[in-house]
Order: sequence, then structure tokens, then C-alpha cells
Amino acid sequence: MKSILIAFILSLLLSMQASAGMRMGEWGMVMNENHDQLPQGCVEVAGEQDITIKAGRDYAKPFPGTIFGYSQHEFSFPKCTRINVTFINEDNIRHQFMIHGLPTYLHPQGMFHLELYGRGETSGTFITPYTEETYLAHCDLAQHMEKGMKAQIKVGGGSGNLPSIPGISGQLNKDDYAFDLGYENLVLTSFLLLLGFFSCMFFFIWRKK
Ligand SMILES: [Cu+2]
Repeated sequence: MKSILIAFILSLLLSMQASAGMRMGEWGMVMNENHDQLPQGCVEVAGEQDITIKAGRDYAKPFPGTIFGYSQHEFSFPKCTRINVTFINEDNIRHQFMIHGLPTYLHPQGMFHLELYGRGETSGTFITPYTEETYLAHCDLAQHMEKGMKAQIKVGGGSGNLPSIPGISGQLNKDDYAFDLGYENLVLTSFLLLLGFFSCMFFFIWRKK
């Protein structure tokens, strides 16, 4: 009796996962896909595009200060378009490609999620909303986004740039190397300059004797 109950609960949970659009295995997972449900405001699926996103350390090389990256950090799509995403992980560690802020009636928590536990390839589909917005896409593993695994997806022209997208909007917090023009710093700098000058002069004259 107990095992029947457990089996029933398990099958219920599995069917809930299936209805939320989830595929998973020892390779990774694909969550909250949308192949054919129209976003509000769309009359039809206006078109279809296939894109490939590669993730890995190699893509960080052009951007100083980053460790991880995507093969592309910006995407532009028209509204109401079906996007078939192929996601390739070229590292031996876990990476994700997660899009945030999508309509919650189509994607639970507004999220479309591709994940690979190591080297490999997977694919998933979503339909761009009827909007002019810039969406965040990133890898949610600790420090992966902060170290470069961040991209922006502009739908219908977008709504501007997100901060700290590699190659697009630079660092969020720039290191500050500006000269401190405070009174104390100026006095100290002039004192050190004079000290340096006079010690040179002293050495010069002393050597002459
Ligand atoms: Cu990652």
C-alpha cells in the first residue's frame, strides 16, 4: 500500500515536471521551453531563427578581467519569433544559459533555462514576447556571471544595454586610478618631490668633491 502511494506521488511529480516543460538527464537539463504557445499580443508566430551559443573559458580571452564567456554576448530578435537555441558547453564544468524576465504565464518564474553538467550540447526553444525589451541571459553558478558569463537579448529593438556585458557595456564598478587632489595628498606629494630633488642634488655635489 505504502509503495503504491509513493509510486503515485512520484508519477504525479514527474507529470508536473513534464507539464512545466522539463527534460533532464545525467547530461544536464532544459527547463520551461515554449514551442507553440503565443505570447500575449502576438497574432501568430512571426518567424523562426536557429542560434548557437557556445560557453567556455576560451571566450573570456578578449575581455580582461573575465574568466568565463559566451561565444556571443548580445542577441537581437524580432517580436513573436520562435528561437531554437543550441547550447554547447566547451568546458569540463557546469554551465547554463538562462534567460530571465520572460512572461510568467509561459515560463515559470519568467525563466527559460539550458544547462550542461560538462562538455556537451543540448537545445531548447522559446518564443520572443510582444515587447521592446532587453532581457538578461547568464550562467547562475557562483561567480560565473560576475566573471563574464553574461549576455543580453534584445527583443523588438530592446530597451537599452544592461550593465557589465562583456564588450558592450564594460565593467559595472571600474577601478579608480584618478589622482587624489586633496590638500593633504598635494602637500605630501610636493614634499616627496622636493625630498627626491634635494637628495639628488646632495648626491651630485657630494660626488663632485
Ligand atoms: Cu557557468
